[in-house]
Amino acid sequence: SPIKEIPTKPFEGQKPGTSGLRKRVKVFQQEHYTENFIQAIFDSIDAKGQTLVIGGDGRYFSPEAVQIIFKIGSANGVKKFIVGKDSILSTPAASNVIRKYKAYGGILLTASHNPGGPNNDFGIKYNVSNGGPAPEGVTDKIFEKTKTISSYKVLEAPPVDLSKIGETKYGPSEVSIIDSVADYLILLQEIFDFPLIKEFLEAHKADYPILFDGLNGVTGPYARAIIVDTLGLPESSIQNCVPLPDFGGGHPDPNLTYAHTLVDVVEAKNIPFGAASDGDGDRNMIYGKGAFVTPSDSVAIIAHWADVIPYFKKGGVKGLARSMPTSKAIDLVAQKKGLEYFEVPTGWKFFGNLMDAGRLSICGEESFGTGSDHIREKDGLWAVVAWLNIIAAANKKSPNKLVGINDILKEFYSIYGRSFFSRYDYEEVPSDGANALVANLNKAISTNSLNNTVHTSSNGTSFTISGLYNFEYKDPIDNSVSKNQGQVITFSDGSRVVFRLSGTGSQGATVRLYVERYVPATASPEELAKPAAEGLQSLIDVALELSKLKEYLGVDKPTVIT
Ligand code: VG1
Ligand code: CO
Repeated sequence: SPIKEIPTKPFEGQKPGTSGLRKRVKVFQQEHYTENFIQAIFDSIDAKGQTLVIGGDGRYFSPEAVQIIFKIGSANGVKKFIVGKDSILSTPAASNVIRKYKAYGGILLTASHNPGGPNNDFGIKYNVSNGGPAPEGVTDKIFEKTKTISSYKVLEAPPVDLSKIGETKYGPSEVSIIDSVADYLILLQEIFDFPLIKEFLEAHKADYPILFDGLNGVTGPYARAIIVDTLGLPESSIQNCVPLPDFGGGHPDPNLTYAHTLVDVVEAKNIPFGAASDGDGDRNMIYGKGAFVTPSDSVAIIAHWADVIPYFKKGGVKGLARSMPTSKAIDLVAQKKGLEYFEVPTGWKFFGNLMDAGRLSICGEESFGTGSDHIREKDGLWAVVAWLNIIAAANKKSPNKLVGINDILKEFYSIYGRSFFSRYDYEEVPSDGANALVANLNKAISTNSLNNTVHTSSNGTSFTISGLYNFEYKDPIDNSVSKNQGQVITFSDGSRVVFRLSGTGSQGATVRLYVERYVPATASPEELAKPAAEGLQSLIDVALELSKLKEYLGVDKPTVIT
């Protein structure tokens, strides 16, 4: 079939953010908009004669976008496409498929936890051959190409039916439609002690039921394969596990605000272990009756317990890492175990080089992202099964008393102390106000005006500022530098406050305020067991006051607290 060259003009703002280009569906539906961005990807890579994976969470506009990728990809010389059935591949599953089949890269159609449907969000993300999100060097190049694009290439062939597994053709290109779940299930079975988990959950069907909520995102079929088909648990162990193009109208984000379908059932039915994942399957929340695990604690606890997980027992733990705003709980585990540890900017792409270099095994972000070097994306169901593996192992050690989430937390705090952590999100605020807030902090950084000043909260607790800086990261592997990654304020008692602008929103600006206060293991058990909101209130007061956040943003309360 002949290749056509279609004239086009650049669109403004096709800049990939923390995790790809995310905009309203209506924006992607504009004539040439999606085509331009896809062509810009091909102009930035050399995919001629290569294999490319297409994945996605199945959200609204995915079927159209896949056919556009066939047209433009084939015209740009892609030899073979590997696509999940019905264009479904969770983000972690896609990362695995890229690695397993040694593909050149992959295009992921997702806006993660952002709502979907005709009036909500769509997204396109490019991943490289290690299975991870493209590094900034590549995304910068894509953005540059979108600014000067004048035409794109298409190869017109009949659309591919994605509902049948098997091999087919698109013009001269091969198309392999694969089972969305099979490879991922094999991967997890190689990592975790499924027989141990199964034995524990079978023996405790009555007193330790579990519940996974897919929030109508992509993880449904994966969760069914793991929890019902492999672990043999009843249907009642999973809910909202059919992926829907609009996620049933919900906001598929696993946190206490948006995953209320999980929280409600866990509370009503006294379920000791519950979990949820986001739209594209890379986030997770662990939540049981009366027990919430912050993501910062979750990754630290997985690292602490790593040797009960066969993958780490066999391969060892090479190093640990977290994104900058994530609490320092995992640092303490690294120090105790004598492991190397890293602090990288927000976004999973920054972990990839360290993993490829064999220096990082387990890492996480405070934003409900947890994972390891088994792939190069964060992995929601991996974290859920990791927790089940840990709980099964802990119970094996304690045959006479049922060990639950809170026991694991309590023990962890008694060894390492506790990092109280919370994040306030101010979503879709005016960009001007958000920029002014950041400019004001930057001014305080350059003039040292806040250093050593004392700030007292409404309840009378005083905090002295010991440092103020704009976080910058130099990748130890390729020496690339990422600047302006967030304003950090440290206090003399070890507490920390971070301000950051989100890079995943599709409208206005989103300001994130992260607060962390450390209480050592020597504190009283009551102090260590306090609700996070209580442990942090005075620090939050001070952070809001000294940044004048409410004045700059013109809002009184955050939209989401996690
Ligand atoms: C947010 C999170 C960040 C995460 C990113 C992608 O980015 O804070 O930790 O890596 O989302 O996750 P930002 O720039 O909005 O703070 V996902 O599951 O949306 O791909
Ligand atoms: Co996600």
